[in-house]
Amino acid sequence: MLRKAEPFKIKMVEPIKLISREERVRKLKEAGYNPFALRAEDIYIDLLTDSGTGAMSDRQWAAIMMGDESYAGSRSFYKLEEVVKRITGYKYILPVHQGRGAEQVIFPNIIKNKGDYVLNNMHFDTTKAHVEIAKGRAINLIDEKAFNTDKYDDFKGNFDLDKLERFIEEHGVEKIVGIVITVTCNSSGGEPVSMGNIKGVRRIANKYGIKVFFDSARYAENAYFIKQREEGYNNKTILEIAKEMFSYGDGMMMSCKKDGIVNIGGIIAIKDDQELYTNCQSSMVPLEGFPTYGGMAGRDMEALAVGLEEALNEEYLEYRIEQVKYLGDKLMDAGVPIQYPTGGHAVFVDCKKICPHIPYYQYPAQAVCNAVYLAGGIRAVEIGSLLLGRDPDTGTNIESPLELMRLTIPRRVYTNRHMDVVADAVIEVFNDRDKLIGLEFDYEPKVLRHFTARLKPIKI
Ligand code: P61
Repeated sequence: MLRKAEPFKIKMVEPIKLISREERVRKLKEAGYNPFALRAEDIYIDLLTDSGTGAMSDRQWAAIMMGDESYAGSRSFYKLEEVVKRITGYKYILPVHQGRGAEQVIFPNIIKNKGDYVLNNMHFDTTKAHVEIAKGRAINLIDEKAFNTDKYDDFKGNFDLDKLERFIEEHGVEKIVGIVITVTCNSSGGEPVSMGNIKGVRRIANKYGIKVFFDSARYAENAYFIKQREEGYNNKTILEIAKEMFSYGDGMMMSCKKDGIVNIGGIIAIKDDQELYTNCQSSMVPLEGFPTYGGMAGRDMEALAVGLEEALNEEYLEYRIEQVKYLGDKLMDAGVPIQYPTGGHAVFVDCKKICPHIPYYQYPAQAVCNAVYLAGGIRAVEIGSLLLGRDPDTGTNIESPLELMRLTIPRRVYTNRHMDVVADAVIEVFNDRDKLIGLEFDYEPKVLRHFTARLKPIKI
């Protein structure tokens, strides 16, 4: 069968270079053994995140020229609003500067009392942070199968519906202000949530009268998985699947830096709750900006309106998901333990299995990330106990159920040849895994510590 290539050709290039190993050793030490502190120019292949790192199309760049920079009532806003309404079926649309902009507007408007609960399959770190800043409590209720990395399951982002209902019964419905469904579930591996599970959440929410929101940063990738894996969806378009999914929610937040394929931007969309909409509208003015730009330039809204359409294209999604799988397969063939099957935006390497000799409080996945930088100039990111931080009540280090190194693939940026180089470096580290050593803090920030922490290898 004829193989499929990337569904685009390259019109503009940005040079990258690999600095020497000695330089990488020095740069990593200067960065306090924290790849976040590395300069991008010292990185060969940057797999830190797929957020805002995608390549825009010629059509998006062309749309940028059409941006209407009017402070109020920008034409570009109405264009974006029309596209988002068409995808979600929701009535009220507010642009924000990025995902956490949406979070800082929404959560204080739904969390009424200290200690109110927000339930999620798995909160991403900024989402959890904003729930907690609003004095709420962020609870993860993902199905345990997500933690069994080597066992295949079609939908490792699913809620455990029994646990969800039990939690509501035990803690009282009056204390639960919302259920957030994160699609795909970033923290479990970019793993999808099935439509059946989404419907199940909706059923429970209806029974108790709780609102449902989507954290829809990667909703198009989730819709693609539903089309591929769930019965009854194979003949539907990605747009039809996305629309059905949103029909089970009351609102959505979106970091458009992912499936909007833009470098900056975000959205809040609310189905029909006028009170919530007007409350969000009022709070976004001092936080984000006037409701028809909300932290985005007119040109950014134009690029986003086009990017949202492009991300729903099935050929693009096929390429995207296949590239992630391509890297995952290479690693698995060499025996590297990964979250299996691969999800939508990254390969998650199971570092608990790679270095069982490093305890969680010495950050095994961070040790692997650092070694991969030294091996190939590749930047990955730790998703484990370093990211998870400390218990806000007791101050103790929380042990993450998974210690993962995320190799996050930007959209339309790297070719599979780049993926080959990444695989080589990771396999080299894997084959030498007994030499890896854990890390301790030189400096530990109080919140979101992984961004600016300084670490050092422990002395043995
Ligand atoms: C990421 F190292 N994700 O995965 P914003 N919801 C979800 C996200 O994945 C998400 C946001 C909300 C990032 C960026 C990132 O510690 C980190 O547009 C499911 O980034 O504000 C972001 O959207 C927030 C990387 C965020 C990090 C925090 O790479």
